[in-house]
Amino acid sequence: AIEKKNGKIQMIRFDASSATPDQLEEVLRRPAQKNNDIMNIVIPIIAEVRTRGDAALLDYAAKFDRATGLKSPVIKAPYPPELMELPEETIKAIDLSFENIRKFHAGQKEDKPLVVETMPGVKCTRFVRAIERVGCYIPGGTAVLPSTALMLGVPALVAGCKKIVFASPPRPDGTCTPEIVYVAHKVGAEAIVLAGGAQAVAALAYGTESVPKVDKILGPGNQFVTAGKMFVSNDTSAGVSIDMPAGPSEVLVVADPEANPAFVASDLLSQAEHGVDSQVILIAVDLTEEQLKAIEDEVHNQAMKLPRVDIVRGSIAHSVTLQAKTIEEAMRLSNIYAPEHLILQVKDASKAVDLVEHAGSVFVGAWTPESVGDYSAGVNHSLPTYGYARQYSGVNLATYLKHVTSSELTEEGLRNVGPAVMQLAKVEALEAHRRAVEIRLQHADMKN
Ligand code: HSO
Ligand code: ZN
Repeated sequence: AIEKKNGKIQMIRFDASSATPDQLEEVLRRPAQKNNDIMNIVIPIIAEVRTRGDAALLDYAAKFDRATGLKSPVIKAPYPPELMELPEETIKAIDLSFENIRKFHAGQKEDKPLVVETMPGVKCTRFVRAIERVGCYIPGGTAVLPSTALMLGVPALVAGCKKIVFASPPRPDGTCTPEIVYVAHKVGAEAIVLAGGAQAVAALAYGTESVPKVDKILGPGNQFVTAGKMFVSNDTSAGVSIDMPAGPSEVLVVADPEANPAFVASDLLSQAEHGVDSQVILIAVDLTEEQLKAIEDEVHNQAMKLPRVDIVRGSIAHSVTLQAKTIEEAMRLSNIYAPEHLILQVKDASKAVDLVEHAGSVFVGAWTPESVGDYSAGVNHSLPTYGYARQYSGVNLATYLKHVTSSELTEEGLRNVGPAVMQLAKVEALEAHRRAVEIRLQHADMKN
């Protein structure tokens, strides 16, 4: 292990161009997540919170977060200013990021209901309503993430959710990170639940004496949070939905000979420092041995200067460089992997975007590090991991909305569409359905 600690921090290389499809799938496969053992831990925790409410939350805060002095598991708005005392530069940075995230998500609003007259007199409408009560989970762990509070809270505010509740593990002294309190204040969150893990999820899903029950739970988290979210979203008595399944964070960087090796390395490392289970993939397009080595040296040298070098060592150890010949081949590989973050450091990067099929969020060109999207550009950083970019979108305004449809027919409309309805009702042998049309058409005939 000591030898490993002193060794070069380096990703293994793999020549994608000469690999078979099976081999490619193999190298791009993510480590398996074991969910069953986790469920066995999570289910009793959820049951405890359901039966003992706040008292259970306080016990878990002491047990899992070492916060023994908590009087209440909830801080309610209005938050006292002393709970959000922050350096001026931090306030400015949060305010700027808040504004950009607000703008980008406000831009996603549908300005008017959709109205389509499918036949004369048959008007179909679709309109939007906000999910009333949302719970935003902000992880604790090895890094404090107030940026996640922004990414989950700001779209809820823009969407018009009536009740926003935050949950985040307490610090050992029983307080909440002031940055998170400040964001809660800015987005109008009415309460912050000082709980983490499955216990936080359970409190949001079912409510306790002091935690308001919500309709949807959002946010990343460790395996316990994820398992908790899966459990409550499958429990019809909870009546709660979730944003998406979450796994370890990932980045895939596509670099060609025009890419700056130092930039490429810095992007790989900013994802690698998240956790030992983070996945980092480099697709090297047509790079010479010298160019590839330049990136590898940068990865090692920059990594050695990072405070979180030990975490980086862990994640880089299971990360890979794929060598490809063309940008088309690189994008094919990227689409197989379906990365959470895709960084394009190639010539005509914006043209390569056309080849993206599956990715959470794309960072285009040399001047766009992933960090800008993690914090301040305006795009959301809560994104599908583990290949779920194939079927899920990242958190966006629609995550907080639902659509209601309506139909409105005139007498003429019912004459136009009624016969088809009656025929299909007959096929399904649902006579009451058929008669609901017939009775009206007969009535109309008599009146005329
Ligand atoms: N890259 C992370 C988000 C984050 N980065 C928060 C820094 N803070 C997962 O998308
Ligand atoms: Zn990040």
